[in-house]
Amino acid sequence: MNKEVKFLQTGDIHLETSFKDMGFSLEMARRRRNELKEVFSRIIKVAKEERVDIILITGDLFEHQNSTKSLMRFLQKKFCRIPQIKIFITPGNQDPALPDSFYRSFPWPQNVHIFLKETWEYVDLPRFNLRVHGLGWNQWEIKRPLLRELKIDSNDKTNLVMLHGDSFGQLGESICLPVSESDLRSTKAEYVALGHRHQTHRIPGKGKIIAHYAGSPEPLNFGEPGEHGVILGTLNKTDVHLKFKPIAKRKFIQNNIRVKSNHTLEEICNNIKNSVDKEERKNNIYSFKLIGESDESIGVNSELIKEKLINDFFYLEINDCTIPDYDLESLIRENLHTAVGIFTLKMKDEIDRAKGNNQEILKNSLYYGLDSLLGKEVNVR
Ligand SMILES: [Mn+2]
Repeated sequence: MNKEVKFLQTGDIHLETSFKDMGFSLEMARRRRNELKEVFSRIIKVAKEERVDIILITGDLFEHQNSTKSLMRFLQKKFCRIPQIKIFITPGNQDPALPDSFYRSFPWPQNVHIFLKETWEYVDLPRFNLRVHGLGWNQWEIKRPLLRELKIDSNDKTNLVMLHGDSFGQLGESICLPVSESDLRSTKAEYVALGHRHQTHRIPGKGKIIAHYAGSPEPLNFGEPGEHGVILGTLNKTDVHLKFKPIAKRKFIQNNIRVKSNHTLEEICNNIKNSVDKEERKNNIYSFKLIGESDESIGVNSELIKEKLINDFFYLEINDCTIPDYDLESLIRENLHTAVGIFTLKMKDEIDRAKGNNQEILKNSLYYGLDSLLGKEVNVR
């Protein structure tokens, strides 16, 4: 029998996250939390429409410290709507199955299986000739590469592994359950569904994909650009087919805007506005970095720019990284025997001698120094 199983893979949804590291207002954070729930509802809908047999949730479904009974009731309601679909959950580093976790105490519906132990266990689904292996985090840090401890005996079943782990960097460095690409390639499983990395990412094996991070279905910050969604897949002993399905409500987008020292505030605002399509403006979450040169006497008022544009965008941030257009030659000439002149002359010599990155650092030091010596506000660029 070579029956294939149809699955939906997701994870890293971080329901009810606080967004405390974002510059969001309380209102915006609340709004985004609601949107995360909307996206979760959409995932359940997609699973139903696509008639998947199982859903794989590879950790960080929510965050332990922000988990509430009302969130659990929300999840329960959603899971109860799809009794024909079996749901597997492997708790991750943000929602570990600690002694007081809702994963342990909440009355989850029949169709939900949570891998609560930090050692490998499996569930057989004979209908698909499938064995689902998984383990759940029980603590905040795991340094051991636990995938190596998974033993798959030679059987004729299709073996699917679920794991919340970190394929970044060198083994031995990560405290988030390190998993190396070579460990993934030497596993006897037919497919490894990974969670933890928030950007979708595939790991090819011998002639096929062996492992895949679904990524967060809705991006959470500016470190998560591009498309976000879920993975729809079919799997049997010989084949795995995966399709990425975009599902996110919004995108995080960072743009550079070049400023010249003769630009007025209105011109800068228009350039920012016109750099993005109107519909996109109203949907996505933007961060604009102002680069180039600004008038040294007035600078760029990023707060005011933001204020003027706030109604044109769903959300925007302005970061002023412009350099004041100091006329260094005349500063030196006109201040020969004062700190301003001597400092500028010495720094200019250093800058001319320096290379690459060092030159940038020295330039910034010169501008910060001048801002300070000339009695201006010193803003970190
Ligand atoms: Mn995560």
